[in-house]
Amino acid sequence: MKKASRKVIITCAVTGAGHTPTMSPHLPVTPSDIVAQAVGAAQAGASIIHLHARDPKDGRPTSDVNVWLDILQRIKQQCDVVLNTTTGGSTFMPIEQRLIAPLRAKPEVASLNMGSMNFGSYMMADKYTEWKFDWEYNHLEGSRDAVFRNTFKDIETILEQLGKGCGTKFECECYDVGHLYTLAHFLDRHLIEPPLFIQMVLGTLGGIGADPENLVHMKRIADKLFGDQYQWSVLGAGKNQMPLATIGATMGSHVRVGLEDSLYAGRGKLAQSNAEQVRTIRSILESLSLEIATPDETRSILKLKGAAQVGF
Ligand code: KMH
Ligand code: ZN
Repeated sequence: MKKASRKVIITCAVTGAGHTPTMSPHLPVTPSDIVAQAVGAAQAGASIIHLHARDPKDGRPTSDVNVWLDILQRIKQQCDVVLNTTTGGSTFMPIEQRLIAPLRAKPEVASLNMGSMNFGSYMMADKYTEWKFDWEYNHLEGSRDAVFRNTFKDIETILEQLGKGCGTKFECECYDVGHLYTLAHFLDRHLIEPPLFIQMVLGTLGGIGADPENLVHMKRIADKLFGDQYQWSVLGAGKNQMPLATIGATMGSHVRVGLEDSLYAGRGKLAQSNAEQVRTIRSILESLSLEIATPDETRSILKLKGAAQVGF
């Protein structure tokens, strides 16, 4: 029997909070840069844009709601992509601060980190001797002794206020196998509804390593816990970005790329834009005879509330 064709959702995470401006001149920092690169990524084939906001003056991660709304509104005016606001913010932001913009924006999708963990980026600090801005070194070095806090209570708060309260669907970021069980716990408690959208995150320092066997194991456990109640996507950090996305896609996953997760487009070569990474994964997917989901197909696959229901 012929198998029904499936569409692959490309998420592009355009800037994040981990990389800093010194690391790449192509990392979008100002609202205009973030908007332009988000629109470029959408035109290249991304149907979800995962967003963080940065202070226009110096590129520091910000929770400023005016900056957020400016970015969201301008992208929405220019293209019909699904907008996903981070609730992870930056490791150094308390949960209340991380939630200000998402609760105002009521987006179709928001990130949800499924556990507290170490999140090391301090090793990147040694690569540079001169910095564009004075906050950058301490931001990276500070990750040596910081905890990326996502307690059960934090997760409950996000699920209740943003999920139940605003109809937002979550990109459930799972950095290890235990996070899948935490997600199953919240599913059992009906605090989150299927279809789940699980982002398997491999290769961060503090999370599960980017070994294909880890991905196979996480998929096996997700099948056992969630059956047909979930969609899944793969994010490989740094040099693992394209290889793991390719492995995931051949196993049936959606994929995530973007400068938040890797600044590169091949060994030692900085990506010139987010769109470049989207074009690369798109061409790999199309070579594998996989079809790319449009924003509306993504809304239907993930059962999103729709762009007319957001708060921006
Ligand atoms: N950069 C990812 C590995 C969030 O925004 O909530 C982590 C992330 C967290 O995307
Ligand atoms: Zn993020």
